Amino acid sequence: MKRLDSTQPDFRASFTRLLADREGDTARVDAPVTEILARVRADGDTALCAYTERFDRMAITPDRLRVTEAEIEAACAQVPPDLLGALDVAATRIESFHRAQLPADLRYTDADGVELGMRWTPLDAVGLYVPGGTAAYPSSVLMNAVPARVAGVERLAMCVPTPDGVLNPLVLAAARRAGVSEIYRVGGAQAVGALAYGTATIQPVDRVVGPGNAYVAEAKRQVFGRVGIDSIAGPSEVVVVADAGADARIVALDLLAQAEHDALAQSILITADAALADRVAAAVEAELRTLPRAAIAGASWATHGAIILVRDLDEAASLINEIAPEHLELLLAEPEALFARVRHAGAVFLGYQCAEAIGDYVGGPNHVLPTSRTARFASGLSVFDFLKRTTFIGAGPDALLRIGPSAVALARAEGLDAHALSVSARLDAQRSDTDKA
Ligand code: HSO
Ligand code: ZN
Repeated sequence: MKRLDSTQPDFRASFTRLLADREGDTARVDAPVTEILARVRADGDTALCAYTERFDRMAITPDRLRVTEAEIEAACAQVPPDLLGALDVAATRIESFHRAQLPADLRYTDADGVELGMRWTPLDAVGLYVPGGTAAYPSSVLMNAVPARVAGVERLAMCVPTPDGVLNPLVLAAARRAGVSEIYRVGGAQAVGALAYGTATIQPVDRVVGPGNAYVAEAKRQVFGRVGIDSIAGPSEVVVVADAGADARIVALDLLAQAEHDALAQSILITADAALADRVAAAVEAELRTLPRAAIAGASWATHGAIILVRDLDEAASLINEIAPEHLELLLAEPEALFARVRHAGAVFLGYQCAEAIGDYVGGPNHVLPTSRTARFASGLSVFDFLKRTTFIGAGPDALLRIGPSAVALARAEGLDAHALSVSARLDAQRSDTDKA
């Protein structure tokens, strides 16, 4: 862990290094992904089965690609009832928050008498990628699928790799609770290819969302344009701002909750209280002695973790906006004043009691959030990712007479005569009608 002190002369340099130090090499997988996508496009289901056999060590025929209702039923029956209950609490809360996001259509007549508007329509079909093995988070299935259903998406196709044929029951239970309509046992770049191009078994979708490894991320990049994609997530981050009223062990656990995701995750504490900084540093070490994922969390904390000592919360505000963290916790007696000054953060957690993990599971807002400082220009997943807008214009005779001549003038200036005539012919007809009357 690095300790930074804003009163020290080298602070700026250390702070810049802290933000840059995770921009490590990402594996170059563009060539193999291009090949996989081309094969899926050319050979469809045959390619999917061949790749599944190679990568997931599972011989499979096209008729087995889709997970059956009976299999989903059987998997859900294995999930303990209390866990199904927890899944339901999470899904219900995510659903109601996303329902509150639904935008209203726009329709009005302006001062020139022109009728204008904008109508929202859900996408027809969405593909949801879910990683396999230990990277499969049932909570992420809810966070991706529930907003799509709330937006009104009819068809939600999910692809999940099943290494050695093993299905994750909780992932299937989450998919069922969220209203996923089809589930396929196929993963990797080939799954993204199937969702984008379609095969005999998997009909193509309009947008592919969900997290995945480097191959999946690259495949999403390559199919973008043919289909929409969500943002490509980097390793998770949290900035915790704490005052003297915060409990050092709680602060330490919040930092470690982010660190245990990934050795590349970044947890940063910002405080004006030097004594709290010391207590938190000690508490992190103490917790790492017993935490099951200490190897990952410890590596993240050692390499990318930091405690930044600031003079006051004013200074904290400008550092937060520079970092633009994915998650921001304000463990403060009065968080509102600082919150008002936060311009760049994916999600903010207000007050001593609000653990970031509440937001990961049951808060309601989405946990798919902008990482790697992209909160400067991007937002978390929402119903807007599953809706699109159609604008419309309605102009009657009076409105046409008012605004038409300007269109004619601009069309002539652009040298587009058919454009100009299409409007002026209407204007002429209109004027002669008026003359006759
Ligand atoms: N903190 C992660 C989401 C997550 N946490 C899923 C637990 N499960 C990225 O926002
Ligand atoms: Zn998390």
